[in-house]
Amino acid sequence: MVKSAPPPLTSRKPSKVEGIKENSNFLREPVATQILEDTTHFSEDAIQILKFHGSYQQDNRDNRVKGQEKDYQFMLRTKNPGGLVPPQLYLALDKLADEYGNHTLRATTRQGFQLHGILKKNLKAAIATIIKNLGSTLGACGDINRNVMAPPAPFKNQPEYQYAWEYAQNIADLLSPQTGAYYEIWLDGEKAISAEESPEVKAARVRNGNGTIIHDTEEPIYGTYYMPRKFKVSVTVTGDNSIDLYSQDLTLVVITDSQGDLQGFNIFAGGGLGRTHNKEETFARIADPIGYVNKADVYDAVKAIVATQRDYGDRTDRRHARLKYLINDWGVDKFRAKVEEYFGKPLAPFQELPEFKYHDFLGWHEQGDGNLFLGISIDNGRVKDEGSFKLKTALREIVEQFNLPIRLTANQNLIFYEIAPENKAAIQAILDRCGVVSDPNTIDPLVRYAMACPALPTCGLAITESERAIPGILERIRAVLDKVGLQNEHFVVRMTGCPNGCARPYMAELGFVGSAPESYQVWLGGSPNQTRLAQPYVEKLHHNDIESFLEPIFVYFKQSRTSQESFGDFCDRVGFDAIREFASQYEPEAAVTVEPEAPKATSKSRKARYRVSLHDDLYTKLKTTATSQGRSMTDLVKEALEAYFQTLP
Ligand code: SRM
Ligand code: SF4
Repeated sequence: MVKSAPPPLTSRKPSKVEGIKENSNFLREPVATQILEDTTHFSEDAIQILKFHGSYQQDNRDNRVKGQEKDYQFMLRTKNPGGLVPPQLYLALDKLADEYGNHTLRATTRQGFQLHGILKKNLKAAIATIIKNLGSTLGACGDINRNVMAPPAPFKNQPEYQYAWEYAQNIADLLSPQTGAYYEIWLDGEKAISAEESPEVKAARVRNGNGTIIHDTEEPIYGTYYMPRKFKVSVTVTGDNSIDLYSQDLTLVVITDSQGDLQGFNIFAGGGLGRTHNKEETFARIADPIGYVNKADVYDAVKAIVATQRDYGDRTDRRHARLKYLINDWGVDKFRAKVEEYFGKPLAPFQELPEFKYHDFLGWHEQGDGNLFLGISIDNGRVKDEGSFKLKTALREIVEQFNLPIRLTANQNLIFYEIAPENKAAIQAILDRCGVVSDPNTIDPLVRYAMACPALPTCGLAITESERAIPGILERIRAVLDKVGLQNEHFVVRMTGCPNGCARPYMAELGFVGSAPESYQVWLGGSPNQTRLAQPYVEKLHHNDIESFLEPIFVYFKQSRTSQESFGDFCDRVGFDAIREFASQYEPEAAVTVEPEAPKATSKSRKARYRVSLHDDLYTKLKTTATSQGRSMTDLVKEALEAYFQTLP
């Protein structure tokens, strides 16, 4: 097998993964050998290559027992350009979740599905089933182009949305790995039936740019070493930020003329969110505008950007390997100049764009051709049946009965489309019977716009809880908002169990990023439409302290916001010094505080106060009693506690 030349890099040693890729024979080994072995798990090297096939080796962290083998299991991730899940694939995934998985499906933040809990012995059957049902997991993970995102809305009368779908699919095809490894391993060499690639894409893949192609290898675009790190692309339309465009390595924005005909694309590059706590050299970064390209040249421009990162991205340090670091280190001008070398001509200037808005497309809508679409909220992306809430059953029945395609959203929700109006009532009846809400206005907007990553127990990198913790935390945030008189307020809350940022918390108005067990770094100041990066406000907030932490900030927001100002915009405008100053002076109105008798607080030192949380009903009783007796709540609590302690031995 011909190998491409090693990446032209510095004198520093390439990272270990580069060697694993080199020795893998284009993603074959050691997976091909080890999948045949009767073992529960793969070797370290195989785990790295397995990622390119769309699977992660994990273990159920709830079941870890010292001295015993881990409870090994596998996560499978599908790649669905533009979030498209054909009905046949959905039904196959639903069945796989029950047959081999943990009986749930998880819609991801990049418009894919994940299955969790698959045993090694079932991995091959699971992947083969996905491929045979028009799906793929190839390149869903690994150092390669990941799922290409696009706004999920099926507006048939807005051609720009159709272009976004078309180009998301075509760029996914252009950058899909060409190795035969995937079908050899999972289908014993059988070729999968898949949709025909556009002839333009086929031609573009092998067209020699100025060094964009690596000759005589199985992978003309990637070569032996693939990318230095994951690479993430989205295609959107002007004004639509439903895919978090600033967080991507590369975003194309469809530009049409007044007739709705496609002209070209604005290019953004260099976004990325993953970071590591206490390592300043790692950071979240939003993408920069780079230029504009005519539609005829778009594939060459994409290849030029990919080649720039392929050849100059840092292969020695995986923490510094994403495109965002290359652009940050070089600056946009040097980056653009290098891309233009590969492209063979200058990029045109970036075209002015209207403001981007965030849309979640939930509820029933006209899709512009007489048919309807329906956006369904999935709490943190987890499709499951639980008690009388039967989301998994409802989705399966709808697909079975009406054969509807699905578009997954970037907010872990999904859209059914191509719905004939006469089927609306029957679909609504299934949802009602299964306890699934279809009117988004009945969902608390704090919940509606929130996201959390899976974290524990499946994610090996989780420092603390996320998906399992966020429902309770949102309820508590709602209670604090109610308490300070902000009953109808809402903003974007996102949470992750570690700083990798899978639920994009750094773009939220209030972001929680796991920083220690049960503790979070808190980020404030993102915008409601995710066009501005938030900033870290505190490093470690124990979740027990969420109320006392948020209350002063919310009170300040209530007192000093300008009309209609969102929480994120407010935090960004007033700045963290002002928020800290306000919080340090803040005396909670109705909180129960117990003051120590000594030492006496002086005017200079802040009084030491210890906060105790009470449930609503107890708090109301306490307040009523204190008012009726004309005493302070603090005194009553002190008295009650002293009496209680006297009863102890
Ligand atoms: Fe992610 C690693 C889950 C979107 C940044 N991500 C992981 C792994 C595979 C953990 C691991 O490496 O062992 C997580 C599996 C957890 C589990 O148990 O399922 C995981 N990431 C997810 C998903 C499922 C989160 C979700 O709530 O939906 C998302 C799958 C998307 C998909 O369908 O492809 C997911 N991950 C993201 C995003 C958001 C995005 O892509 O829009 C980011 C931030 C954007 C970015 O890439 O900069 C993201 N994930 C990471 C990183 C940090 C990358 C970096 O540059 O530092 C890691 C760790 C790594 O790569 O080393 C990671
Ligand atoms: Fe795991 Fe961290 Fe990603 Fe959450 S953010 S899924 S904890 S890697």
